[in-house]
Amino acid sequence: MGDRNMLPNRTTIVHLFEWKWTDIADECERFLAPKGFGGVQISPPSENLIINLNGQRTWYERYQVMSYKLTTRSGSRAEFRNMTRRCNKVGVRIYADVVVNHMTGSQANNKGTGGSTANFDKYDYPGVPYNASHFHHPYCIISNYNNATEVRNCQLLGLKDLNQTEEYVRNKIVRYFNKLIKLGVAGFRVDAAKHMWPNDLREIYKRLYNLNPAFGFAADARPYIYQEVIYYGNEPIRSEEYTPLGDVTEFRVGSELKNVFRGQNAMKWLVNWGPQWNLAPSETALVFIDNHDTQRSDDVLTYKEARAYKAAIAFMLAHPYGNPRVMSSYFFTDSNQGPPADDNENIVSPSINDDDTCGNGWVCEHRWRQIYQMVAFRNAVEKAPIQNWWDNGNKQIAFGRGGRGFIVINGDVTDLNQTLQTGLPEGLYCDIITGKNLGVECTGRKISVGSDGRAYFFISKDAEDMHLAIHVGPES
Ligand code: LM2
Ligand code: CA
Repeated sequence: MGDRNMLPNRTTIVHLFEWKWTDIADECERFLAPKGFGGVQISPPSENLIINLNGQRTWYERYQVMSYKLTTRSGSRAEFRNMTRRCNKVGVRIYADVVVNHMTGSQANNKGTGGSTANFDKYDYPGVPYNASHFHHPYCIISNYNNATEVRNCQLLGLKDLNQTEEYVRNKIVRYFNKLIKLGVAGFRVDAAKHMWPNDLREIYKRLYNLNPAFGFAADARPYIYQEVIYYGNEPIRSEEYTPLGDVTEFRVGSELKNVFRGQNAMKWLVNWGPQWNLAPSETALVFIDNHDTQRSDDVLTYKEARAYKAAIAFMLAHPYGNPRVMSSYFFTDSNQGPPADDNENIVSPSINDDDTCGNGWVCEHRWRQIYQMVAFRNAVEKAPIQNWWDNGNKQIAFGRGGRGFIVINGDVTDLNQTLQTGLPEGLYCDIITGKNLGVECTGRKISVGSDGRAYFFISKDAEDMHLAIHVGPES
């Protein structure tokens, strides 16, 4: 429903979790634009509490807000503006993660990344400023998710809960969002939306400026809003309360596809993937396999289970359901562990290897060939409908998108050995999973589609990847 304000034929957001603004600007120019990514979800740009756990900075400090000053370990306000200018210039949009449900928890330290201090016990945040009258009282801690009022008015994890029904608080939030719009963002990921009243959010969104035309947006463009509402189907607060306001995260995509791609549910059932699986309507669903929380806490596929992960992402990107986001991580063993940093606690930039992958502790899933080439697939097939579905009655499937693309997946314990109708124009195609099409040369498997649209496919049960994909139009 929401217009993501992307260039035409761009479809996918990448979450560059904990990246620095200068690195994101470089990445937009050197990789994201040429590979056809539509936009970047950035880590929260607002000043946060410095949280040092046994001598190590944590990632989650960025969800503890000290003020709306744009100074974090990702960079300064000037660097932020430089990033939005450079990314928009090459047609890659920036979506800011905005944390406005709460401020900080109570901590021993009270120093923010921008120099602000606070008196936590008194609910005093001079950097905004907020005082005790701007929070929900008497304070309570959320424990019963069956009580919608408790979920919205009590503290999430002990984080000081702002009262967005207060005009003063609304106004501060609106000014923060509008500051980011003036600085060139294309939209927002609204953190913890479920913990705020839809009515308060409606009031806040209504007062937002149109996007800033100085960054290349149409004069009447509205910010794209996607709200983080964690819903697995068993709570009184449902996504539907928030979809009239903007898009909503669909967490069930990751939990369902984890089962399928681990072989715990037959792949053939994916024939009716979408609302028939109880997923939210396609137009309002922000879809993803893992995010920065679930990759640490929930049972989902991540870079650590690469074969199934790549195939699940390929399915998600090949299927028309939802508005996709892919995760880009750093390696971690301890779930609190912050991004790669030097001795002065400054974030270290990813290094870039000759084969496009990253170093210095960064995973950069978005730079895996099997992932970024599926972004190009999704761009190439546009809105073409699913056709020529095939399955073997179990864990082998294949389907096409109009006459533009075709994907085959073998999740079975036997080889896949089939001649299938692809619907594609006759020609020699290059599988974008095993290799790349370098113009004259294809480094992957070659697939020959006959004049009748049929092609022969073989995927060994032990192949490095369980899938292959071909499409018309530009490759990346
Ligand atoms: C989110 N969405 O609704 C973010 O996606 C998620 O990453 C945030 O939690 C959460 N909501 C609040 O913005 C993370 C992290 C928590 C961490 C909080 C605040 O997953 O573990 O909580 O950020 O930094 C931490 C401690 C927790 C403590 C709390 C308050 O882990 O034990 O609770 O701080 O001091 C007593
Ligand atoms: Ca709340």
